Amino acid sequence: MSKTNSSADVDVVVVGAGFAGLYTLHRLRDKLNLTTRVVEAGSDVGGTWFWNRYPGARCDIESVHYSYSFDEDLQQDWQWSEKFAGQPEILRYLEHVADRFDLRKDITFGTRVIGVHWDDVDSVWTVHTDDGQSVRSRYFISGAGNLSVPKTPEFGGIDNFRGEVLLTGNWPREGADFTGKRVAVIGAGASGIQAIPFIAEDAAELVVFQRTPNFATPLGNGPIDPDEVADIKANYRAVRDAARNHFLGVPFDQVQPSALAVSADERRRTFDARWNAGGFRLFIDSYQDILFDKKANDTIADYIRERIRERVQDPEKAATLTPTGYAYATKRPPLETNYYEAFNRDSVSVVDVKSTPIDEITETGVRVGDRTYEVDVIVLATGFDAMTGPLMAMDIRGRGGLPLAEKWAHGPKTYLGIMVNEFPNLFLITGPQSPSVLYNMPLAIEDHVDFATDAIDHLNRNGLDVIEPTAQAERDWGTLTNDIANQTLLPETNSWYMGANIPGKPRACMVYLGGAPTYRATCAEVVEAGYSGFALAPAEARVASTVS
Ligand code: N01
Repeated sequence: MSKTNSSADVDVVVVGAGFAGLYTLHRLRDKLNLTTRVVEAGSDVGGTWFWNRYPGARCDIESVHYSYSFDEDLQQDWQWSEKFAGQPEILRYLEHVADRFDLRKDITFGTRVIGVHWDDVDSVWTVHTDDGQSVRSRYFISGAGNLSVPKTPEFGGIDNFRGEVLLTGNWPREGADFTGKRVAVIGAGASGIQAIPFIAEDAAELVVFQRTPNFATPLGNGPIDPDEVADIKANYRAVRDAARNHFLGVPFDQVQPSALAVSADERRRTFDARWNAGGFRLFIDSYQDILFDKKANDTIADYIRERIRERVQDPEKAATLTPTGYAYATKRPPLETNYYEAFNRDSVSVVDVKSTPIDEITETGVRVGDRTYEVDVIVLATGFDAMTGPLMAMDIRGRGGLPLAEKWAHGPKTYLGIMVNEFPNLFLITGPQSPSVLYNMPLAIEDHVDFATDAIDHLNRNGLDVIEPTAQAERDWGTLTNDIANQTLLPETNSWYMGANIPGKPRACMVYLGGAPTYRATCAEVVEAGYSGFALAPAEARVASTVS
């Protein structure tokens, strides 16, 4: 154990036991020999995959890529059964990782972090938890996730409802039975789109309350091909390198420069091929300019609209389900299996709640204007206070007691999306202004955990205690992040990428849109230059005692 700063109880407190927290603990404890305490609100490991147990929940990057790369034996041993694993299988994988590396013994489950306060004198964090305990640590690492705090919907009355209310992001462990029931699903984002086909199979009646139709495209799931897996496993290192060298962190290599530089026929062939191949190929492996050029975007948006209309038999339902008025992929593109076909059942209807919003939940159902839809169950698939929400929820206070909520009153400010000026020794795994949600998450997480743990190791090796980005570096990073975002079509759309799904939340791009390779190169340069943009120092108390 290395505790340069003796006023701390442990070297590091980590919040969260999902993909981020588990790998962080392994790195800190088993590779760097640092005392580490992980605090997790859930009763077991899994993070996102612990909470999001709704029917149909599954990853939408192929599991051979959406998995840890840090341990060669792990990636060789683990066998995925489907191309895109479902939530139960991903959870089993994370439980396996916890067992394999003996991680649970250093995780406090069923406990929430409610305060994280910096002590300027001792240069330590005091981390308060909802069981009344507190622990002092040299470093605090947030693996609290990007999509873990459910959004509070704009409409009221949920507590009055006499039936059952279910939240996709906090689904009951025992599951839910919709057989013969009248069900309302509110929200048609990625979660709703995955759940609706399953709920439609069992429910007597399903009413989907949709505010903004999405450009959902086929996932293309199926059993995993053993030959393909054997090939990948024989070359896993190269496959992971290729993934890390790709904008989205997947080893796709068919992207072409411009949708506008080819004939309509050729474009159609490309879109068809990517549509049939499934997953994110249509989005990220077709044409490079679709996120940047509205005309290029129109070509793919029109293509998807046409495909939706082919699949939905009732022209009125098809019109309601067809997105208009915003560019494809400026909201996070959902991937689907039998989503549009679910609306071909007579028992499934869709209500447009953009023109007439939901007024309230009554004792018996959902009231929209003068009509109440009477239901037995309401499923809230209304999304999350994304990216900043999980951090704000922990009452983080930096130098001089500065609340993070105050620092970020006008939107997130970070350096590299991983650290914040005035909040020393706080690392945000896949924080706002990093590629995060637009970079294959397990790899994005590994990169950030490696950066954070390497930085801590660097301090320890050099007799230092404190790392903090400079105000200038933070300003420059904010400018760069916004400049890149402004070159894309994203800022024009109301999405959680822009903080626009939460009333009153400042509008700011939450994601670094320069892509994983550029971001990784920047981080490597920063480290290479001796942590440029960061101030590294001994603890204040140690400086004072040396001087006196
Ligand atoms: O949340 P969302 P989500 N009245 O914010 C609607 C990841 N994910 O949980 O678009 C009526 O996307 C809202 O309408 P609008 C993925 O990154 C991944 O579905 O704001 N409707 C929208 O339709 C994803 O992006 C997977 O107009 C209201 C929906 O609720 C992220 O999680 C699977 C409303 C919310 O959609 C979030 O997805 C699932 C209101 N008052 C999720 N308020 C994978 O496959 C909100 N809505 C890996």
